[in-house]
Amino acid sequence: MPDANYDESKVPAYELPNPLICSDGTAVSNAETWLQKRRPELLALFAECVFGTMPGPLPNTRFAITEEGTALAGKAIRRQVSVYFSGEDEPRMDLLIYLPHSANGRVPLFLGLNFSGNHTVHTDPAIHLSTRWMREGKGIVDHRATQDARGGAQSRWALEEIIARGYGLATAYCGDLDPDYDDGYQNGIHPLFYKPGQHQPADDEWGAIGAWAWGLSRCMDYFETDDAIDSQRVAVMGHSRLGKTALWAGACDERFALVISNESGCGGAALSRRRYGETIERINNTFPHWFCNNFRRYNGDEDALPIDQHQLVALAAPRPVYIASAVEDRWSDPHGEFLGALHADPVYRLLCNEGLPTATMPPLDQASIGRIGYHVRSGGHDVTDFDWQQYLRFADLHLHT
Ligand code: GTR
Repeated sequence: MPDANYDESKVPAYELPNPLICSDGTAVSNAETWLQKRRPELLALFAECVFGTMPGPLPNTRFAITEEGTALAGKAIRRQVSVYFSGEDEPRMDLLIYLPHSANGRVPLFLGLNFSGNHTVHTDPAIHLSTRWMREGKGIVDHRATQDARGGAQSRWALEEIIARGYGLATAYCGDLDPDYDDGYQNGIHPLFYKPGQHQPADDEWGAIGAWAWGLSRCMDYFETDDAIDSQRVAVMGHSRLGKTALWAGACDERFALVISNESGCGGAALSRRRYGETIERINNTFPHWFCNNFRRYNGDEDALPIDQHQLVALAAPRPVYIASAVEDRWSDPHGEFLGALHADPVYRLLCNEGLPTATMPPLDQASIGRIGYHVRSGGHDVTDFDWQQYLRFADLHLHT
C-alpha cells in the first residue's frame, strides 16, 4: 500500500458525481425529483457500495428504565434505559440520558454514541459501569472497564454546558450494538438478523457502522415514547468513526432533525476521490468490519465509485448539517471534509435556498454557519468545548430553543 499522501499538490484530478443528476441522466431541478427519485437512488447506492443495507427495527424491542435520579448538583435529571432487541437479555443497548431539570415541556437533545462506555462521559458515580468488551485504554483491564475508566471521555461531551443551554444529552456505547473489532460479526446485533444458514452479512449488507447507525434509530424509537423528550428536535452527533455513523444514521432516518459530524474523515464527510490521508484501501484493510464488503471493490479505485461523500452529506438535506474538522487531523483530510460540505450545497440551495455561506475554507476557529455549518479548529483529532460551542449555536439557530 502506498504511503498516505499529505501533499495537496499530489491530490489527483478527479470528477465528482453530481448530486443533482440522476443515474439515468435526468437533471434534478425541483424538490420533488430530489425526494422521489434522486434521494432514494443515492441512499440505495450508499447502502450497496459503502455501508451495506440496514434492516428495520425488531418486533420484540422493548425499553426498560433501569435508573433515574437528579444529577449535576440538581441541574439535571439522569435516566438510564435498557433497550432489549429480542426476548433475551442480550444483546442490549444501555442508553444514558441527561435532561435539564428546569425544563418546561419536552426538551430537544443531542444524541451520540460513545467509544468506551456511558461511564466515560461523566464522573457521575450513578452511571452504570459497562461490563462489555472495551478497546484498551485508561482504566481498562483485560478489555473490561474498571472504576478508573469513569469520566475518561468527559472533555468530549460538554455535558454541563449542554444542560445549561436547555438541551438534553443522550448516549450509548457503540460496543453494545457491535463491539469494535473484526470477529466476522458473531457478536453484537448482526446475528439477530441472519436467515437460516447465514453466518455473516452478505456483501451488500451492513457492517459495524451500519449496526451503530441502526442503534441510533432505536434510541430515537425510545425518545418517541418519552414525554420529557422532544423527538422532533433530536440532533444526531458523532466523532470520527462515530461521525461517519452519525452521517449514515441521519441519511437513513429522517426523524433526526439535525446532523453533526465531527472529524469523520474517510467514509464520512471527506471526499474519497482526493485520496488524501486515510484512503478506502487503508480503512478497509485496518477496519474490515466497518463497511460492507462491497466497499472493498473501490480499494485503490476511487473513481469507479458511483457516489462520493458530499452526497452522503447531501442526504441530510434539507435538515441542517454541520461538518467539523481539526487542522492537525490530516489523516481525516480537513480540506476534503470541507469540500464534502461545500459540494452538498447545491442540494440545499435547491431544497431550501440556503446552504454553506462560504465557498472557501473559513479561517481557523471561525465557524461558517448557514443551513450547512462548517469549521476547522486548531488542534488535533478530538471533540472539544470549542466544537460544542459551535454545535450549540447551530442548534439554537435551527432547533429554535
Ligand atoms: C482511525 C481511523 C479513522 C477514524 C478514527 C477514529 O484509526 O483510521 O477513520 O475513524 O480512527 O474513529 O477515531
